[in-house]
Amino acid sequence: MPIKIPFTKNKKKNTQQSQSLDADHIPKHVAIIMDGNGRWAKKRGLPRIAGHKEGMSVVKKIVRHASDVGVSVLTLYAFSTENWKRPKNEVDFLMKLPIDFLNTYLPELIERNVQVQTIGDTEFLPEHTRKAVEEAIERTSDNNGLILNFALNYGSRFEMVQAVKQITARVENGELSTSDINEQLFSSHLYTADLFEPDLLIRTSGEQRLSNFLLWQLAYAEFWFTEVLWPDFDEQLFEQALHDYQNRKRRYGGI
Ligand code: V07
Repeated sequence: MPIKIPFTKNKKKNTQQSQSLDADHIPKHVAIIMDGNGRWAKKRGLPRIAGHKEGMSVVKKIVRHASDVGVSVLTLYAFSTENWKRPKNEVDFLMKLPIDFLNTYLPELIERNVQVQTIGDTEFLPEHTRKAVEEAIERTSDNNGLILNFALNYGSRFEMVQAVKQITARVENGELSTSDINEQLFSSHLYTADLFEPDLLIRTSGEQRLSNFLLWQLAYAEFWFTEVLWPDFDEQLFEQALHDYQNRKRRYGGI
């Protein structure tokens, strides 16, 4: 177990930092790779699924906080196309998390005016998972607060390949000509067509790579990494990321 005293100190420091957040320059779209759940569990001699469960509670905290500080879109990498390769019991457990999360938290999301969306190939999720997520999307579709965007069965290369296929089909049927193809048209064929591009990417647990997440969309984003494992991530660290984002913008964004 980590020593708790320095954390109390940090908490105070970070509370002060939170007061210095510039409300006019909150990143509109924050994307997070919530890594380190398995490692968190292993460190405690618990099964990996215990880490995922704990990670889910952190999602709730960060959603509340993001909506409080005025973030417009929060995209969370919940399940990648690669995650199917994990042991069956782990995949089965992960597929229950959206249901569990929505059972306990959908009323609060509605209360908070949050709109649930997804990116990824959700067609191939188990029926019960897909149903629960679709119901949440439906029941929050009139909300106009934070967009809580879950990447579920998401892979960026797959997303881009399907965009190319859709565009090609439109060229073949004469709806478009090759000269119509530009960055904007390409973007409009991605799952994220209706969202702003992320301003800030957060990845926990010390890994510093994209792992097939939003490769096109992150072209201009600031990247922020922490060694902290996702189940240990909290509001203070989220504030820290926003604070560092604002400082970078101040330093490099002057011209
Ligand atoms: C998942 C918890 C967070 C850490 C990373 C992996 C495990 C929330 C959801 C979720 C998804 C859709 C939805 C509502 C909630 C979720 C999966 C994994 C697959 F509409 N957390 N979480 N989905 N983890």
